[in-house]
Amino acid sequence: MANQEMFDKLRDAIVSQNIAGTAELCKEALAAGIPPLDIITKGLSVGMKIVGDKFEAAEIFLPQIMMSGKAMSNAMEVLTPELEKNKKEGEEAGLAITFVAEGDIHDIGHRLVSTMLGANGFKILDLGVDVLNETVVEEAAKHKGEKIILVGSALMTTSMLGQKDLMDRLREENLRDGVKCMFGGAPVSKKWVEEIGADATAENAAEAAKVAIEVMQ
Ligand code: HCB
Repeated sequence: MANQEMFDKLRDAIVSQNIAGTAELCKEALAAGIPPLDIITKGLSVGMKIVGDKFEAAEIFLPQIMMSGKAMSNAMEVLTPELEKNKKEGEEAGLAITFVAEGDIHDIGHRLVSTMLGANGFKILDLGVDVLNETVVEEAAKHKGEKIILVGSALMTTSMLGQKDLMDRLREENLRDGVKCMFGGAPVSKKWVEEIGADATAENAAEAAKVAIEVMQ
């Protein structure tokens, strides 16, 4: 089967909420030699984007997105060990404190970004989802003096607003100069990142790893 045909099948499996079938297709794609990152970016994520658009257009409802989300999570269980296999050994790039903003439980992209950073030499401190800014500031303070990058995700316009408050708190606590800050997720733009005085953003997990390495230099 041609790669594009496989990507279309993966996309359709997510859109049709095929919970068991998506993971099986991922195994087939891996066996066919397709790199795990391509399976995600060219297949599964395309499906997730369609699901989001259909939800916004009220063509589908929450139970359907939940099932597509479950299909994606199952697929990630198959793909994450494969992504980790490419882990680059050598000098540590730094400590990445990863988290999803307060009020936000969307963790698929966050986990993918954390995995890619880990595979690219970062030590990962994953704070999980719905994380208070206070907690992020506390962790940044605990690791003061180390080479740190804060990596925050927000998938909703509402939770994204909390990133400004986080930047303000870091400045108030005199921690801003010692940490790099990268934010991402669908509503996060370069303009927003500049406006709040953070260092970087990235469109996807592979770019996040590249950008994180660059800003840590
Ligand atoms: Co959810 N949801 N959802 N949702 N959801 C979105 C995010 C909407 C955009 C859908 C829409 O309306 N078009 C929308 C937000 C609108 C807005 O505010 N602009 C929305 C809404 C409204 C909601 C609820 C409020 C719905 C409700 O209850 N009425 C609710 C909120 C719950 C909450 O958080 N409190 C909700 C719930 C859900 C679930 C639980 C059903 C499910 C999440 C399951 C889970 O994560 N375990 C879900 C899902 C799956 C989505 C969509 C369909 C897909 C998100 C996803 O996983 N994408 C999403 C639509 C969309 O995003 N277009 C929709 C795939 C991953 C791989 O991409 O963008 O997350 P990603 O991450 C990328 C990229 O952004 C970047 O790299 C990642 C990997 O390549 N990146 C970073 C991410 N973080 C980064 C950090 C960095 O520093 C750098 C790069």
